[in-house]
Amino acid sequence: MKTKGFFGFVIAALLLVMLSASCFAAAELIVEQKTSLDRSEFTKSTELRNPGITFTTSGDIIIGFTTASGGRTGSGLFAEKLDSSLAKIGSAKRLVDEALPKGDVAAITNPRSGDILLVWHEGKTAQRIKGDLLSDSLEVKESYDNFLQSPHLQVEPSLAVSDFGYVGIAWTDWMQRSNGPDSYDVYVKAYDSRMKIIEHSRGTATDDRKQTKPSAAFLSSSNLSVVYQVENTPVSYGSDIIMKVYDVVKNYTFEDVPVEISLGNQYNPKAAAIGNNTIFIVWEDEKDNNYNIYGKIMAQDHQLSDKFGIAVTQYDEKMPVVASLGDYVMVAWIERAEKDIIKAQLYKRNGQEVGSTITADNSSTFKNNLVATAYDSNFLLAFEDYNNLKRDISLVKINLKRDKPLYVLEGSTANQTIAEENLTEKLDNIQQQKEKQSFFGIVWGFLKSLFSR
Ligand SMILES: [Ca+2]
Ligand SMILES: [Ca+2]
Repeated sequence: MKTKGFFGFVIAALLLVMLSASCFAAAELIVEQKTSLDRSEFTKSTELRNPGITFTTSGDIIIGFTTASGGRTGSGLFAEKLDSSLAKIGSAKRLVDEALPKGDVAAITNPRSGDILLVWHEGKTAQRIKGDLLSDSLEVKESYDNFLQSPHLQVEPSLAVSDFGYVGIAWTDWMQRSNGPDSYDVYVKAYDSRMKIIEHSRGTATDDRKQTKPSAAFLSSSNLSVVYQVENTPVSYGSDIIMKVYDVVKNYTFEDVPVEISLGNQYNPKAAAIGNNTIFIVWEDEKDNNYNIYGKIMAQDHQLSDKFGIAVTQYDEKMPVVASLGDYVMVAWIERAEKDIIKAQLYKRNGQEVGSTITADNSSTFKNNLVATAYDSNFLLAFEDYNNLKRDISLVKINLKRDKPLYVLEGSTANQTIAEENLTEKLDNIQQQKEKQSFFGIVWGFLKSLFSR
């Protein structure tokens, strides 16, 4: 009996060790599903391009994309709905059908209304950024023709949405063309949760240098950040990465944040909000004679962390994307080695690397136009996936296996699950929101706006 009891104790102790080991296991990324968009609605020679993706408030996926037939310029713009296992729901919805080139599709879901905003650029000589506001069943609720009211070339739209449902859009515009043929500039505009323009919220980066590739993210409910690349003239430090921050409610522009100003070319920045007024920034850097991916974190006071290497090998690493779940952040990129490989790395919100780099897609096709989004415990990547025979769009769903349990926060948008370390922040936001919506909040806001004029 004594021996039996002893063995029982040993087994119980072992179980305890195993249990605690699983409790303290590090978080990790697990590739769950891969698929290519269903081509049955299109001709064999139709090319699928320019993916823009977002999760709905119920965890389904909306993807916008363009089509081109057999290399001709004729193209359409479509939106499709997929469930969380990447299975198609219903048929592809044709939003635009004109013989004009289209590109730069971007999508966001407004957490307040549940509506999806899809934007793209359209046109041949005078390119415009246009948009559609869609319900989560892809009904068009409103269309924005000449969305941004500028008569000049507009490309590269980037969207961001805050907890309060404020929407920020940044884009590249040739408005100041009198400054020279290469004088592209970055513009921003902001809307409230009902898509009404917030007055006087149009910030710019409009000198005679070439500013392009904007990426927008909300630091807080009303502070919008836009990171972009600047090509210096004369060429001294090559291309650099700069960030601007706007308070879209108070119409205030903070001082520029020089994200990376160093020798050589820094390109293609992307930003993601990681809560607590903090932004995770990534870019590709050419200064080491090949392309590498680096990152920095910008904190509330606009202070930057030290630069950290994300993908630094002898191969060219390009087109970084970053998506945040608040507690964890995923950076993904295309490694152009003997073939194109999509890789991903997990980070904590403080920039600490978690685990090692994973391979998200290793198929032997060319890959381009990588985009990323995140929701709940999932990251999603979409990209153009092509060879000589076809040009598809493929999706990879990557699950985050957390080391800590999630909480369901009732009363929040769609009762979403939330990580422990984000609880306080989320509750504060909900409290602020309630105060804002109260009668006195409205009166107080009105009085404040009178005095600030
Ligand atoms: Ca530089
Ligand atoms: Ca490299």
